[in-house]
Parts: sequence; structure tokens; C-alpha cells
Amino acid sequence: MERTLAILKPDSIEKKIHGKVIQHIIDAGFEIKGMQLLRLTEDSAKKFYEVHKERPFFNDLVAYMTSGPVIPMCLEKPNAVAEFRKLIGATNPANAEEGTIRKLYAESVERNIVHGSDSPENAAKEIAHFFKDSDLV
Ligand code: 3AN
Repeated sequence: MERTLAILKPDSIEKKIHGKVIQHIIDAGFEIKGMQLLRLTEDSAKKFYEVHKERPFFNDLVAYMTSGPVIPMCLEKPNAVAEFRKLIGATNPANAEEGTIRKLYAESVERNIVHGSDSPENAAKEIAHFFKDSDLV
């Protein structure tokens, strides 16, 4: 078994499709081990995206991720990190494969509905950003 961190981003909640996205995730065989609804503070968003702090889009990304509530989820499945990246599709929805969550629902590289960890190492760090082990079912 492997775990990954998903975040349903503010655009998914604004568009009232967060329920649909969660259903896609369940239908794809992921088990939800932890889930929260919260609003990221600026400090928390900056820390979460620290690896991107030198990128030109960093400030916009932080502003967007703090613009409304988000739903972080700890998901479990064999090969969860890669399987979840496959389910959501490419960062830029224009390049996302048919049937992926971003192809179905995302409008731009920034407003792309959902985050998924990019490696098991980052998944462990990102899960710990939101969840204590004792929070997970
Ligand atoms: P992914 O979320 O697919 O792992 P990353 O880690 O490359 O993508 O980027 C993290 C987040 O930063 C993306 N989800 C997206 O919201 C934002 N982002 C990435 N590249 C750009 C870009 N060129 N312009 C604006 N936002 C971007």
C-alpha cells in the first residue's frame, strides 16, 4: 500500500464539483484515510509550496490557494502516487489525457481543480503538513 496527498483546490469548491471529484477518486479505487475542509493561511500555503518559491508564478499560486476553502485528503492505494497523477492528468489541462479529472473539469494551469503529490517522499511530507498519524483512519 502507498499513500498520497490530494488537495481539492478552491476552483473545485467554487464550481460545486468537489463532490463529483471525490466520487471519481473513490471510483478509481482510492481509500480515503483522512479528509479536511479548511482555508489555508498565507504562511501555510507558502510552506506547502516552498519548492516553487523561486518560480514566477509563486505569489499568484499562494494567492489562489488561499482564495477559498480547500479539501486536503490522504489517499491510499497500491502505487497511489503514480496512480493518482494518472487519474488527475497533466498540470496543464490542455495537455491532460481524455477522461482525467483535469481534462474534464480544469480551466487553466493554475485553476486545475486538484493537487497530487509527485513522489512518495513528497507525499509523506505533504500528508504531514495536514494530518497527524492519529488523524488517519
Ligand atoms: P502539479 O500540481 O501537477 O504537480 P507542479 O507541482 O509543477 O504541478 O506545480 C504546482 C502548482 O503550481 C500547479 N498545480 C499549478 O497550480 C501551479 N503552476 C505550475 N506551473 C504553473 C505555471 N506555469 N503558471 C501558473 N501556475 C503554475
